Amino acid sequence: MAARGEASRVKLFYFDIRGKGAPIRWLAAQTGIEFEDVRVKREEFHAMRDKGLTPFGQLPVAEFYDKDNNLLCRIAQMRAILRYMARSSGNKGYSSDLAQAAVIDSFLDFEEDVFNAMRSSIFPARIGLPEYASDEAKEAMRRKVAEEVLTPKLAYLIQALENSKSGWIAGGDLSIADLALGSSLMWLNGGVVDGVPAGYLDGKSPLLKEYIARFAAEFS
Ligand SMILES: N[C@@H](CCC(=O)N[C@@H](CS)C(=O)NCC(=O)O)C(=O)O
Repeated sequence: MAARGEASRVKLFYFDIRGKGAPIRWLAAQTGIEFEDVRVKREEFHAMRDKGLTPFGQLPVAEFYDKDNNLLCRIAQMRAILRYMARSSGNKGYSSDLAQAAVIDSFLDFEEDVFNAMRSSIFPARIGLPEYASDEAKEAMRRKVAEEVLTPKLAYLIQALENSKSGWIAGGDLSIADLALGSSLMWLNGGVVDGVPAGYLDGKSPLLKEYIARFAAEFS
C-alpha cells in the first residue's frame, strides 16, 4: 500500500537548461516515476510568478500527484523536490535507514555551501551586491572565489570520496547528493563560467576527476 502522501507522478517546471533541473531529471530516470519535464521560457516563468505559481519566485517548481491524479502539493527548492521524489520511489537515491538518509542530506546541503559563493559571483545583484565594474574585475573575483572558497571546500569532498568504499559521496549507493554534486561539478568544469577554465577541477584530484567523468558519461 502506498504511504500517505506518496506521489505517483511529478510535473517539473524549469528552464531549458541543466542548472537545478538536471539532478531532478536524472533522478526521474533512475526512479522510473511518471515524469513530465516542462521546459519554461523566460516570459512563461514571469507569467507563472505573476499568477503566484512559484512559491518563492524562482524555478524549479514541481507538482506532485497521487495515483488518482489528485494534486498533492506544488513545491519549490531543488533539494525538497529531490527528497520527495526519492521518498515516493521506495527511497531510490535516498535511504530508508534514517542515519544513512541524514548522511546523504548532509552532503546534499553541503553542495549549497561548495557552490554558493561561485553562484553569487555570477548573479551579484540577486543577493544585493553591485555588478562588476569591468570584465577584468569579474574574472578576478571568480578566480578569488575559486581559490579561496571553492578549493578548501572541495578538499572535504575529495576526502569523502577517498573514504567512500562505493565511490559515491555518502558511502552507499548513488544518491541524490551525488546527483546534485555531479551536476554542479560538471557545470563548473565545463568552461562556461568566465574566469574558470574548462577542466579547472581535473587537476584537483584524480578521484574527483574520475567522479566528474562518471557523470559526464552516464548523465549528460
Ligand atoms: N534555492 C533554490 C534556488 C532556485 C534558483 O536559484 N532558481 C533560479 C534558476 S537556477 C531562478 O529561478 N532564476 C530566475 C530568477 O530568479 O529570476 C533551489 O535550490 O531550488
